[in-house]
Amino acid sequence: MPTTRSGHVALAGAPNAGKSTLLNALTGTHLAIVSPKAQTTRLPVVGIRTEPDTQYVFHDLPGLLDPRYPMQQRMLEVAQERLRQVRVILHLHPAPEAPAPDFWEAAGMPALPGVPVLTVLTKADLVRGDPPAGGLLVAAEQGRGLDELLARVRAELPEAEFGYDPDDVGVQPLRFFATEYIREAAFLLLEDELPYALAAEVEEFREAARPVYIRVTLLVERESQKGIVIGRGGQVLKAIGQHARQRLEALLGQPVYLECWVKVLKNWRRDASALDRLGFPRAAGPGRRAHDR
Ligand SMILES: Nc1nc2c(ncn2[C@@H]2O[C@H](COP(=O)(O)OP(=O)(O)O)[C@@H](O)[C@H]2O)c(=O)[nH]1
Ligand SMILES: [Mg+2]
Repeated sequence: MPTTRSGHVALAGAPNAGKSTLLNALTGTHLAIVSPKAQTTRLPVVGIRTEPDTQYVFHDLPGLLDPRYPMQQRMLEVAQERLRQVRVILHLHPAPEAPAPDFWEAAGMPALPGVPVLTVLTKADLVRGDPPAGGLLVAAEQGRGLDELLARVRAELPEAEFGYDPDDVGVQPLRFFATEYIREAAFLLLEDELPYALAAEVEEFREAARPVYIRVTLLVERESQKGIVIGRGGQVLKAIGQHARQRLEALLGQPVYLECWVKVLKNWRRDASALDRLGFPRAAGPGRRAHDR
């Protein structure tokens, strides 16, 4: 038997560095939201790539930033916690803005000795002139540099059996992707700050039904936002639902019936119990607080 390698790999870096695009390119599946707007990934998205001799378990993390309100605080804590659990960290930084800053400072945490941090310079297609040094160059949208990156990561992974079925690409429940794709549509179709104020919650999910039946509530922070999300004659909400449904159907390989409603959950981004309910974990005890800066 040839030896196999496998392990967990973080995709980390500042908002908008291209983490989610890289996750999708490495897994060949649109798992994570991609948007020109920053801070779209709120909770880690896990994607698996299995080759005959290697299984990579990638964790696309929320962007590392100084938190300004409770939801961002929890996003940072989740990212920091996940960084403590992986074997390899990929520090993504846009190549046109090279060099990358110090990773641990950007992550707001003390360095974890023994965990390799590979700097990955993203969006290499945007570089004019000489390619910058100081990291592996990739252009995920063009699929460039991925083989070299994978070879570097593989060399850091321990010899181990595969932890997941080789056919698995995403491991999170379909409910998670339903809410992510709704949010992706919101980033696509709603202006300015509104997508940031939006969350989605699956109320009902019948996977055995044909078509698969999913009912989702879109939550906004204020009454005035509700009308905008619904749109005149319900047109905006309909477009959001359509986008998300198409993504879900592609992921599932099944027709989906997606029903969407809009409700107000007042100021949910600053409300601890709302954040609990929406699946943002609380910090797991002492020593795990965000590093004071
Ligand atoms: N030109 C170019 N743009 C990219 C590339 N990768 C990502 N982007 C763009 O950068 C923006 C942020 O990407 P995203 O993956 O959402 O970044 P994240 O916030 O780090 O997850 C999006 O508009 C992407 O289309 C790339 O390889 N080349
Ligand atoms: Mg992202």
